[in-house]
Amino acid sequence: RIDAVCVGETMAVLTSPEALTEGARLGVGTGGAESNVAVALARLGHRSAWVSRVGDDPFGRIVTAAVARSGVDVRGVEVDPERPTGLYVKDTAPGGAGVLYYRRGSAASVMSAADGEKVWSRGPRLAHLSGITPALSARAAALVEHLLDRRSGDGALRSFDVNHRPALWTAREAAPVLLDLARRADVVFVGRDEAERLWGTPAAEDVRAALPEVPTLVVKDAEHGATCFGGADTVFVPAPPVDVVEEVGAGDAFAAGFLSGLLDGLPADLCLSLGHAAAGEVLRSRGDTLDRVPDEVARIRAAGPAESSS
Ligand code: KDG
Repeated sequence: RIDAVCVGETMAVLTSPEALTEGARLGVGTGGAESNVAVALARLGHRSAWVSRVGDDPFGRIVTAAVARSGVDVRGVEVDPERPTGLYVKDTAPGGAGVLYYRRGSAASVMSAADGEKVWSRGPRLAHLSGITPALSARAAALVEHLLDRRSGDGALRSFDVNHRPALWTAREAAPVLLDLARRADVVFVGRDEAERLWGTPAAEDVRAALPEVPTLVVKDAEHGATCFGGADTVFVPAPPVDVVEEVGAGDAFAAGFLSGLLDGLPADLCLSLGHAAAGEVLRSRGDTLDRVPDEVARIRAAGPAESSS
């Protein structure tokens, strides 16, 4: 049985080590929040799959091969003969343009509720989704709604990372949609500042008050730490200090670390510590994905109940 199926768009990432001017050389990489989670889960020893659509083009082949190489099952990735793979340009040099998307009308933007079967046919213990997908198109939003529907999935846990992307939709547009979707999930990840921007909830406790029904709510407060609200228990674990090289992808690694602990039946404090350990590794690197498992992971797992394994 597969542990986790992650659903969402993955783009080819074009990065420039220098200012993006005429003649700048671009490197080609892979970037997608949900496939980043699938990759990190695979690296952490879980059976993970990625469900998506890519174009019948070199970028689609590059991203699919990259995700597969990390040990992720990519049989649920469909090739669209008519639409291209999305692209994003990372111009993160000082004074650079930041993140630029070229993804409107991409192959993944036409994912729809029909793709839900590719998720449930794997019998996953967990399905991981994010708030990026409902911003892609009405059809893609319908897929997220379908996957969060309790009548499907045979008891699989639904994990939802709020992931508001301001370049896709404004906070005002996204706020009610993302709140409604988060309410239906079993596990929700959200940044404290992200929640404040969306829902006007300044503190982690305010986010909890906005989402009281979520069984496991994780509010991440950047370098300070993260709080897990679950049932009657609230646990805060400070983030270990990290020399940050680049932040992109750290939230995805955090989600994967936390979910890894959850899949192994670890208590919330250790799940949060695994999240911090995985995020720290991505923060220390230029890439968006977890390329190596940091040594702390084994130490954190060893502190858990003896029967947990992965
Ligand atoms: O979380 C990192 C992602 O934001 C990045 O890899 C690209 O999926 C992406 C997106 O839509 O922004």
